[in-house]
Amino acid sequence: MIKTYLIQLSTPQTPSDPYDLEELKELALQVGLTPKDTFLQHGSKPTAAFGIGKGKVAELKRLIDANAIQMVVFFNELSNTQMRNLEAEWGVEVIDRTMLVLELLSQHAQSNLAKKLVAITQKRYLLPRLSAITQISDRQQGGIGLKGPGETALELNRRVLEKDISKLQKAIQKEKKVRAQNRKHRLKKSIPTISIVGYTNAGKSTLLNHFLDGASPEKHVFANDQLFATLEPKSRRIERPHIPPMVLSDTVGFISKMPDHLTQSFIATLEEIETSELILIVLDASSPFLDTHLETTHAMLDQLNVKDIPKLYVLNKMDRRKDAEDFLFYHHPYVKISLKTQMGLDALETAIIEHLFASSIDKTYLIPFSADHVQYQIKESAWIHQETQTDEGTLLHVKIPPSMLSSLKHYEV
Ligand SMILES: Nc1nc2c(ncn2[C@@H]2O[C@H](COP(=O)(O)OP(=O)(O)OP(=O)(O)O)[C@@H](O)[C@H]2O)c(=O)[nH]1
Ligand SMILES: [Mg+2]
Repeated sequence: MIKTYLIQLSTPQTPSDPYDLEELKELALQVGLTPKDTFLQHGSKPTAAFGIGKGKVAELKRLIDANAIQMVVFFNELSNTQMRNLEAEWGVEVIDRTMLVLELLSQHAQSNLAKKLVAITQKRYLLPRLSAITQISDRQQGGIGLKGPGETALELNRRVLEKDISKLQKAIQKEKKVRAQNRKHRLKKSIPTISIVGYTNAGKSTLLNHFLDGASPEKHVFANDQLFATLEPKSRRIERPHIPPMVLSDTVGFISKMPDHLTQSFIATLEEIETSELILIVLDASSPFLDTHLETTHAMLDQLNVKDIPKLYVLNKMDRRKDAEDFLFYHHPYVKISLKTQMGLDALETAIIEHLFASSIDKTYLIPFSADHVQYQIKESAWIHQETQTDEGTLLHVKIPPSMLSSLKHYEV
């Protein structure tokens, strides 16, 4: 048990949100710390020496000693000097939220790509803070271990870090190329992709798994009640009756006030959203911080080139909302669902299909039995409303993309 204090400095420039410290607590718990108390400090601006004022530093020193606190986590990003000074004053390890997030990410990183992304972000973040960290690890010999990817002081040298970063960068570039290839391949085969995006823990991966119902279990993705369960986009081919196959893409969740270093690393994994036909914005409708979640998601999407892609809001976890019936949402279009009780899932599926075929046209075709390949062609791209066998062939009532119209004219009824 690592007894920890959480501190936030609120200034007119960076005002605090009631949510900030609560989420910080959640992050701390998940990393394995034991938050004992939170402190919200107001000031006109951070002081160069400590971030917070000298008086507060002294007051906290007494509390830290009296309660045998072992670590302090700052919501605000700390400079090298601030971190060093605070540690000297308090005699405990001091880290900031970015380091905490990075630690959590490194605990969760499973795949190669995710591991590399976390490693490079950690190293980039450490580089300007190097002198403080070397000093601390010299003094504490290991400390509690949140100060970086676990290198010894010897390895924590600038040249090594810089070399590591450039090596990682090359490896990430290589993986990105493979992803881009796969995407191109899909686009060429014109399989539409639907991206699932949203705040962390909203239920994105659970949604993807719902659409995989009936598929072999190894196709399912990891979903769990924790922040940053998913660290790498996962795409799955989905087969539904009456429509062509589509690809559903699960993505990394966002958090509010995402550290810049992280945004830069993870935005790279979100590029596939830019080539999707539809974006599902999944929200935890039961969260008291729904507005913050929504704002964060919009801000993240603003950094991608997705302005012209249609979006559908998916209000999940409706089972937990008391006002589920009258609850109105101010962005359109939206669907209310609960992946837990299965409420609204058929409506969601219909909404998705209607979106995908929004520009398609209702037609009826009679395909003679001798033209099997044409029937196959239609089923590869159309939404089949009705299919009847007649003496002359198969009668199909469909919604068909405009691009197919001319080649099928001959079979129109
Ligand atoms: N009560 C309730 N819980 C849900 C619902 N949908 C998902 N959950 C739970 O919410 C938790 C998070 O689900 P995930 O699918 O992992 O969420 P995510 O959006 O992929 O999260 P990250 O990958 O961490 O960004 C899991 O414990 C789910 O079981 C729902 O409709 N109601
Ligand atoms: Mg997930």
